[in-house]
Amino acid sequence: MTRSPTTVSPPRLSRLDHLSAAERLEQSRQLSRKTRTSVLEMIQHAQLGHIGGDFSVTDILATLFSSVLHVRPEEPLWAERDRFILSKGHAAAALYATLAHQGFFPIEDLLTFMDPLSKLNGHPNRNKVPGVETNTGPLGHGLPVAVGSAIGSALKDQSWRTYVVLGDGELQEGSNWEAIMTAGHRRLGTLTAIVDRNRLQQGARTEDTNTLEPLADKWRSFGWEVHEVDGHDHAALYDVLSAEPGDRPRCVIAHTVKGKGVSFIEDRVEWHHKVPTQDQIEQARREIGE
Ligand SMILES: Cc1ncc(C[n+]2csc(CCOP(=O)(O)OP(=O)(O)O)c2C)c(N)n1
Repeated sequence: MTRSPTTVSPPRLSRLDHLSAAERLEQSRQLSRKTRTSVLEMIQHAQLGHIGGDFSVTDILATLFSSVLHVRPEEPLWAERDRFILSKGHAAAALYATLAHQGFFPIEDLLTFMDPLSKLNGHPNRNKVPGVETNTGPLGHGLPVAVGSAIGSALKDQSWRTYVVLGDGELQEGSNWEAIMTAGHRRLGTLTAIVDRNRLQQGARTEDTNTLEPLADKWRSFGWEVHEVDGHDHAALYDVLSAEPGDRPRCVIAHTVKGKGVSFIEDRVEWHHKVPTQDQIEQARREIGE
């Protein structure tokens, strides 16, 4: 579609564009360490939470919010912002900590996580939390909403992009496949879906529950461009997530470890929503190294 001169968008400048690549990566990694430490404190405070899925997605969120997304923390509803949806809404603590450390709301608020009347519910609420684009929690809703968002930007001839993070267990919800089919059909080039491929869901391995493989081929067959990356490698994540949109939606299969960063939590199914003891919190803090 041809744009008229009045609708030409300004260049996409991220807040870290003035830094060297090495400095930008260090900021992104630092945000991950801060987020993991905050998540520990929040779960300790609430005695509830989804620590495995939080630590799995932390590096993806840090890369997006530190250096990829075109957003303004001081103006969360800025019309031209990129839209971000955390479809695996049970990882709300990781999203809240990322948002707070990026300045969307005060860091002190994190220690109200799941208190009665707190804005920081167990699942993200758009009406309460600056930076939350869509309410999520029931699995299988985020991608359909993201498809609507990408269709919206195309209809309005806008250049903002839509990013959505899905759990791999979440892909068992059929609604995702309807959305994947629609996005492929409509060639929604501004849409990026990131699959947090940690191979664990609640109580079981994904492949023992319902075979997802060959996962990349499935997305490709629905008309998507597919990339596979190490979901804890900030440089690789930055490269693929910041690439210019093409003429097809993009799926990034991010290979991750559930509970990444803390040895006794990594890749253990029982840590989907277990709460660490005080001793375990201290060991986890040491391993995270913040
Ligand atoms: C529709 C629906 N069914 C069940 C649940 C309960 N639930 C919360 S998390 C989860 C497992 C999700 O697994 P996955 O998407 O792989 O997330 P991750 O392992 O990355 O945390 C389930 C079944 C839910 N939130 N929504």
